[in-house]
Amino acid sequence: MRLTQMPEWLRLKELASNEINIKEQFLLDSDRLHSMSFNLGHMYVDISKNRATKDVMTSLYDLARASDVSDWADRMFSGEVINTTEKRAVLHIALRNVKYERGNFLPISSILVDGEDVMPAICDVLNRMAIFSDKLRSGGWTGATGKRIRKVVNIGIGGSDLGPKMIVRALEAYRLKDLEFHFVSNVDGQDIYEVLRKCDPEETLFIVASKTFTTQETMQNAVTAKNWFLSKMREDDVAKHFIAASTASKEVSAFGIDLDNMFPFWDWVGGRYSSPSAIGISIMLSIGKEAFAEFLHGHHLMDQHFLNTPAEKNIPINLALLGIWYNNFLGVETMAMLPYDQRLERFPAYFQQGDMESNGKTITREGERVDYQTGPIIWGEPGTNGQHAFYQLIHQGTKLIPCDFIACVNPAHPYRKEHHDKLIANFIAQQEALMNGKSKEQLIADGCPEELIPHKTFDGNRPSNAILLQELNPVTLGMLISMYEQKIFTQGVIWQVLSFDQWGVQLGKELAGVILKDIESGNPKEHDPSTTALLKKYLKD
Ligand code: G6Q
Repeated sequence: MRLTQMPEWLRLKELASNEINIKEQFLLDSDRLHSMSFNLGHMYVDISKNRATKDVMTSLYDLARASDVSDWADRMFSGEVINTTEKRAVLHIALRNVKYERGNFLPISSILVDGEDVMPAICDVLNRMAIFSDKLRSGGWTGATGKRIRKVVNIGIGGSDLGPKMIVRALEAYRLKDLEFHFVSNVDGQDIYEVLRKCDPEETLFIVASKTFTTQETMQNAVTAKNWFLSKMREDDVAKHFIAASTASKEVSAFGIDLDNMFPFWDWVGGRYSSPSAIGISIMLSIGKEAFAEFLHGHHLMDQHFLNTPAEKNIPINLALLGIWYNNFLGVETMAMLPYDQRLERFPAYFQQGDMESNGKTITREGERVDYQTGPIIWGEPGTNGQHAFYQLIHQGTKLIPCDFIACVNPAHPYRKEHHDKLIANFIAQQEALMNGKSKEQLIADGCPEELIPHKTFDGNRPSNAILLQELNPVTLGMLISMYEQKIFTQGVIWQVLSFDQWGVQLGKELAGVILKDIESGNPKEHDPSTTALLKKYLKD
């Protein structure tokens, strides 16, 4: 049925015409905090500060049920081909369907694709990664001249960069201090130039991370790295300094990487969902196999919670439904992710891709054009930096911007009193202020000059979610990632779009090729006047 004709949708449309005051909702319902907050492991999620009444929530749950969210989840988890335009199963959940016992990754249960269980191969790769990781971390795997590897450079882009980079940074406290990690993604030579300047080829390991092993940016960076390496070392030394994470063994081999040093994964792992696969080898090298196993375990905990919990108590589903409420019924276009944790600096960028690439679609599963909004614009920066920058608009601007505030009770640094108390005070105060605002009466009581009253008034009633982790560790980070992944999945199901293809990215991969030929020939073909002028300007200078 067309989404906008479903009775549940129409009911929500009706409800959206009522003004909802968040503060008032707490007065009307003494159970609000209890029914709108959740504990899972060491994670606490509070969704009570949203413009949603009990009726709204009930109707949203009805919408989730009518949209068969739980059926679709079953279909994903059982390996059905739900990525229909690419004819693929969607099985990043299988990558974390593993346990770690006596130094081995083992399957928790079987998952079949085309009648074949994918779990043995997943565990085999994880165990191979673990052997390599142990060797490198212990100094048993040396460079070609016998020196210990000190620097690991991950070369990849998009899904083969954003996750590993965000996660290695987030789990800095777990990093083996003998190893330094760098990430090169941009085809802008400045990116690799700055990294190579800091490296000694005898002590550097390059990971070429690319699902397809054809991505222009990654291949150019890999070639530049190899040329730089060969300017000081011999061809035979490459095997000790270049490894690959990919699905494309022919291409990996053609590049000159020994297939023994290739860690494979499969076409049913989407790039933006690939951190728990071989693409996460940099993560394992940084934090070690045991912590990597915990990271997978955290994902699995949330995956299982998502799969087995009714909508009312299901964290990703609740977040997804509120997102739909704002996006489709209250006219909201964007959503901010605000980690009050420096280690999660790259988290908004990571889920900017996760969300916008998955649900930035206008065509339904059935191939029809949607007549409603789909994926929102995701953006954000760590608090408190954001407070001194863009929060003005969130507090007093004309746009409504729902915010996810993310923080940890325990820091990983020793400055709790001096720093962490202040950080968390800001984390809590901002959410409170967004909801409560500041009234004219309060300003008068504070002795505010009359002419400033309109400027200093805050309407409040601005929504936020609070996500509070006991601490940031491999388990809670895994949970956090899976929570947003399953939120995105749920929204995609309700919007009836295909969340696991990315034809827009594919187009981008082709476009530059034509222009590059014009540049290389030095004699561009005629394009539109603006394009031609740009080409001529570049070629003349
Ligand atoms: C992710 C996207 C995209 C992809 C990159 C890199 O879901 O498909 O971001 O990860 O384009 O692709 P390769 O890993 O194939 O180099």
